Amino acid sequence: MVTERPRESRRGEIDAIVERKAGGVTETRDAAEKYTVVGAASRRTFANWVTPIAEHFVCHRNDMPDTDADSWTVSLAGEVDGELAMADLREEHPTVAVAHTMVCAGNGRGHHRPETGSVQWGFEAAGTAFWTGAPLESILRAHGVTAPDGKWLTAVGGDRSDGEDVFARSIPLAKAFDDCILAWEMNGRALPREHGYPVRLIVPGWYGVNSVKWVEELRVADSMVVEGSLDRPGEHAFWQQRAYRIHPAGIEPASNETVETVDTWAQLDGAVEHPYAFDATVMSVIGRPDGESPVTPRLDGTIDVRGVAWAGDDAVERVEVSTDAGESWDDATLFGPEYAGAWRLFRYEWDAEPGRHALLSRATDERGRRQPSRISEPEAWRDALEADEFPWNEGGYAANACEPNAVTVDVRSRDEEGSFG
Ligand SMILES: Nc1nc2c(c(=O)[nH]1)N[C@H]1C(S)=C(S)[C@@H](COP(=O)(O)O)O[C@H]1N2
Ligand SMILES: [Mo]
Repeated sequence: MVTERPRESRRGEIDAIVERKAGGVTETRDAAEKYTVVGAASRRTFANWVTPIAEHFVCHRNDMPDTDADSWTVSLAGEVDGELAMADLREEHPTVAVAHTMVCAGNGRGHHRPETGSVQWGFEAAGTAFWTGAPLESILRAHGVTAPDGKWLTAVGGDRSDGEDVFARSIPLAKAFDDCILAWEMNGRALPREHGYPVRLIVPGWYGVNSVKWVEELRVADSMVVEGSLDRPGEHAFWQQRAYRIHPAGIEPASNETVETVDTWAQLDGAVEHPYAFDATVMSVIGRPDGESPVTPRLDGTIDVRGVAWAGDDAVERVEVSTDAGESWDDATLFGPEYAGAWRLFRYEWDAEPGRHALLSRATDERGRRQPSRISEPEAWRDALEADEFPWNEGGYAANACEPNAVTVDVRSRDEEGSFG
């Protein structure tokens, strides 16, 4: 069983990370005090396409392992065999970079009412970085895996728990072949320790939990990880089959060896009984105005509203902005870089009257799925989606409702500001 005690070392880890990131992140409330969690300190992070390392959130549960690139190895297991040193990864495979919007599946959990346990994220557990490393396809092919064949890849983290759990997550081999990498750099710099030094998995467009940090084992098998899958003691399936499952209160989700679809929204829509946090659901956040200080319109009376929107494996098709708390909506303009698995920037020119306004954004993906308005009552479960609500779930995962992310903006008239005085 996974320990429910607060983790003593968490305090020191958080303080050290906040100091290293020099104010770009702040601690997030974790009722059980088990996680090392810091999130973007300001909404302004979501007005830019690239997230500096200093503003990128951090999330993990176990102590960070002491690692050293010179001696670190990744062992290959299951239907593959071998051991990869960091030098092999760098020299034997093409070096590539991918842009990936990392978002914790618990982002938005803090908006669940009643409150769910664990980390009370608002919208701050998201960021987009460039990750540099070697394609998994190249690594797997070099070890005799030539096609995905409906199999699964399980990555195991080198972080040791003070309980029994092993940090192991499985993704379909098809996704691994498609665009996943083993990364050793973040935004062109050596991977910081808290982000997985010396090497981590990057699963573009999927919830952060799939991007295993401090990877020490890659296993190819017919099934995703279940109890007994790994050649080691401990609880193997906690992070895949129990945590990060979306379900109503009081449920223990059953383990699955495989699932028909990894599209999280399709799972929520009924394809899987208790969905997994795989690809990220459609979401947006306004970055400017940040709501922290009053804003004065430009000479022409407008204010520039800017933010980001993402939709996991799918493209963002449309973003709408409301400046009257959701009464009416206007289309925003998508702009800037377009990379699969990374967010898009949007902007909206707001004809702003002086006073206090509640601004909202809502995105729609290429499959026509739009962010729901609010999080449902606990009883609703799947029926919530029909009512334009996101299903309240016990773990507080995958929440993408738009109303909870409203930003309250005070607009001053130009005279008030005294700009002509
Ligand atoms: N080994 C390991 N990898 C992990 C985790 C962990 O606890 N252990 N946390 C996951 C979760 S829940 C998230 S959201 C992302 C966060 O990545 P970051 O800390 O680099 O932002 O890492 C994932 N990878
Ligand atoms: Mo997470």
